Amino acid sequence: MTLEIQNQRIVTPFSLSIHSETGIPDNHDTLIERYLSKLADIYLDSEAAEAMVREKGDILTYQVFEKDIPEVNGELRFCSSIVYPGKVGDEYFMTKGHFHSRRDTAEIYYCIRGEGFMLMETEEGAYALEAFTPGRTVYVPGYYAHRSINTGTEPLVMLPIYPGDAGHDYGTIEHTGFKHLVVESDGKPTVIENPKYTN
Ligand code: PAN
Ligand code: ZN
Repeated sequence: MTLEIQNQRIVTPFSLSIHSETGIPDNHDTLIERYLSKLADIYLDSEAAEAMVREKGDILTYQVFEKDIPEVNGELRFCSSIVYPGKVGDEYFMTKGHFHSRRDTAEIYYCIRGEGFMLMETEEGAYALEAFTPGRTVYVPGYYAHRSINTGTEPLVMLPIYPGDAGHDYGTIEHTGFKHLVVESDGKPTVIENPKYTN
């Protein structure tokens, strides 16, 4: 719902609840569902991803429940982002990851449930990894591509909040990949260089 104030169309006040176990909000406008069959290419072993889909059927790896908040300066968009547990080979289930189209826009992720990491990389080669545990909050500065990774055994539920006009640039990461990957090694999450990374 919107309302006009001083010639500006703004969102009217509202609230919602995000279920602390499932991460599903009691109110949303749009649901994005990402299935492994469409995401095989983001994994190092994309053939293993395709084989999993052939053998087990398609797998829902993450969901994003969004409110339709105008994509304009001044508004804040937010969602419930849920990455399900699982692995392709040794690589944990994760989001596609993106830069913001407006590179200078930052984002905050509040972790509600689960365990994992936020992988952050700039086009200039800066890199950071921050852990997600319930209650932990990650600040993603502008200019950093960001991807959330579930290294646990339960859903990783996060509340991302970002400027309305940030926009999403998926194309750059689709082309280059991230420089780093988080994989399981000796039973522990471990960062390795991505052999498929192209600059
Ligand atoms: C988040 C992400 C969400 C899903 O709302 O969009 O976690 O990740 P991908 O967009 O990479 O598929 C966000 O970072 N918004 O800017
Ligand atoms: Zn973002």
